[in-house]
Amino acid sequence: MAARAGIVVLISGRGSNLQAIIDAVNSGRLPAEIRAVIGNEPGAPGLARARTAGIPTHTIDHRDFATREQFDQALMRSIDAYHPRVVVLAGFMRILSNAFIDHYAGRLLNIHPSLLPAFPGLNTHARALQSGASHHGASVHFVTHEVDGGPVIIQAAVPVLPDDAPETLAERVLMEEHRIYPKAIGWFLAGRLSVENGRVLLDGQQRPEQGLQRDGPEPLP
Ligand code: NHR
Ligand code: GAR
Repeated sequence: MAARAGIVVLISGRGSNLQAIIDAVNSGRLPAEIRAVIGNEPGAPGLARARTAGIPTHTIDHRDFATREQFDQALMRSIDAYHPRVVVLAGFMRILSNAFIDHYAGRLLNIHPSLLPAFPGLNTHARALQSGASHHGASVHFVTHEVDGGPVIIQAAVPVLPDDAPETLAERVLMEEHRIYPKAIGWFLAGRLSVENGRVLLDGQQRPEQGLQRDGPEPLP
């Protein structure tokens, strides 16, 4: 039997998106194998989640390196030992150098907590509230040199409610993140995604809900 497609997940913190991916693999919804979880923050709670799931973990602390490039080289060496088909950023908080991006070109995914191109970068929930936007959400995208600027694979929107604080809005967005990230990884591993003129196609088609209308909740079974 052929080996299942390998995933390496990079995290910095809580790891709830990692958990959603672990759960999708364990339930059979995502036919893949998480070969390793690598964190840059010692003691990140997500590393404990991985160990509980029996997944090898590594910590590569960026503070131990003189330059970003040296940190990224160490990260690449660690990742490549597992020969993953895809590398997944799940709440990974360090900007990656061009050498790293080029090394994993076309097989590096990120989930970002906004409806890109709105609010790239950090503190997205507070910025969305501040802007008065009626909706906010999350985007899964291919990672390119431009931070949070790569081709978008899937988005999910949630309403902004009148009494929202950044924390309550973040929680509503996070529920959607957990739904769309395993789905996008599955599409990628099934070979269903392509990129044409900076746009992502699923099964060779532009998705009708891409653009203004975003991916809504799953239909009821
Ligand atoms: N690297 C590249 N080249 N391109 C992208 O699209 C990337 C990336 C690295 C990470 C995730 C991204 C997000 O989803 C991501 C996308 C961290 C920062 C940041 O400013 C920005 C965007 C993202 C992740 N990090 C600070 C830095 O100096 C450190 C912040 C901290 O440690 O808390 O690297 O939001
Ligand atoms: C998620 O909301 C993710 O989209 C975001 O951080 C959270 C991580 O949660 N990512 C970024 O902000 C990347 N800069 P998790 O650790 O529980 O998955």
